[in-house]
Amino acid sequence: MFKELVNDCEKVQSKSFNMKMEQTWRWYGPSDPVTLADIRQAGATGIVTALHEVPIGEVWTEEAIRERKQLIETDSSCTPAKPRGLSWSVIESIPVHEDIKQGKPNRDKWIEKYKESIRNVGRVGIPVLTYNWMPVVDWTRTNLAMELEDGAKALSFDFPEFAAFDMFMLKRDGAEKDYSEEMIATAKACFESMNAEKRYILQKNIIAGLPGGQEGYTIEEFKKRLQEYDDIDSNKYRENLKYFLEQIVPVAIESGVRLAIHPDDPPMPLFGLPRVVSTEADLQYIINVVDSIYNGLCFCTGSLGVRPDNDLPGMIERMGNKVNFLHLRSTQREIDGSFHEASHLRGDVDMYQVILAVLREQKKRHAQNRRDEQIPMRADHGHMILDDLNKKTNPGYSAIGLLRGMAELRGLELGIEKSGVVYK
Ligand code: DNO
Repeated sequence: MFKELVNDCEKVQSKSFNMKMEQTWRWYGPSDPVTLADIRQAGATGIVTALHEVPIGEVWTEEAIRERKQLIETDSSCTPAKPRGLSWSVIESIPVHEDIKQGKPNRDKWIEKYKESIRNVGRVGIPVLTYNWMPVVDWTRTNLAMELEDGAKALSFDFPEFAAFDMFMLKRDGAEKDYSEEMIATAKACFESMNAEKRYILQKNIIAGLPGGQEGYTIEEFKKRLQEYDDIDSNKYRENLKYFLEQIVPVAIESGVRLAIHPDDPPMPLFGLPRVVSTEADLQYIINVVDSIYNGLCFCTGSLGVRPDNDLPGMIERMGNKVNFLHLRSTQREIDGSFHEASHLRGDVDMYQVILAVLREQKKRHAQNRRDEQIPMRADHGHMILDDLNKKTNPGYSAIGLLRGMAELRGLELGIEKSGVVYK
């Protein structure tokens, strides 16, 4: 199975399995307040980044990718230049043009460009490419600095605030149909309690675009974007994804680039838009469109974990061979559909069982002599803590909070590995 990924050269299988996940860190490029040197000190060896400056849909040229790779991997400030000890392991993301998602008549033109980008990524030798299939908005939160008991700040999604925005600020036609009577009343009270500044911040958080996401919109632009989906239900939207995958996976295979689709965040329909990457059944559908390890998943425990019906360790057991990238974080759910981002080892995600399942998957890959036996992971979305609170940071990506998350995760991983439970 998947002979494409079996090592070409004879590899002597080591008797003992000692395989850690590859520790990576998302870097937003040269303007990120967290530097490559900081990331190195945090202990990561892999960089996850994108050419954020390329407009959505346009080709990533081989030259631009190569140049960024050189910047990441080589410190040219000294003579002779020396390796930084980092490699560009994952692209996150090459966003998919809306015309492709909507299945517009000109989608093939954009798909050709996407294919060209994949080929260029392959030529430069970056092994994993993340993308998502969320319509109009990428990840969505209502509050970027929810204060926790201990004074740390976290990202959160408050359902009544979201519903208040949808029904009373955006005034989306028919929005009320998507909420219960009780939620409509709560959202109304919530809307009435907000002053103009609070409303402005809420709007900005929801539609002005979070880092690494799609473009930001004004209310008017946003409404127009939503209308484009009036005739696209989830079946149609899923078919459009299938069409896209059938076109690009063969190119990914040829180019040696493993695709990793990121789940919907949060994993439920928003603004009446279709969402088709939220559940185990959704992911199973996707990986079966073209059965290849190159058509894989970015397994984001924080996104998927918002749904209590997503059994994360079980999903890794069942679909682990298609997991090309891991986002590890946890969320804490509330009864009304709200959630906030918990610290990495608390909240609703059972991180012990998740990492155990990942290490078991890596052990399997090792036995199969797969070249991608070490799965890249990154600690996703830290809290703002300590000095983070006094700095301008990318929401969810402040250095100290992420470092705390990563340190906890690698400690847990080491403990699991040393306990021997992976072999049982
Ligand atoms: C947020 C991220 C997302 C993710 C994209 C992948 O922190 O997880 O923006 O990068 O959805 O395409």
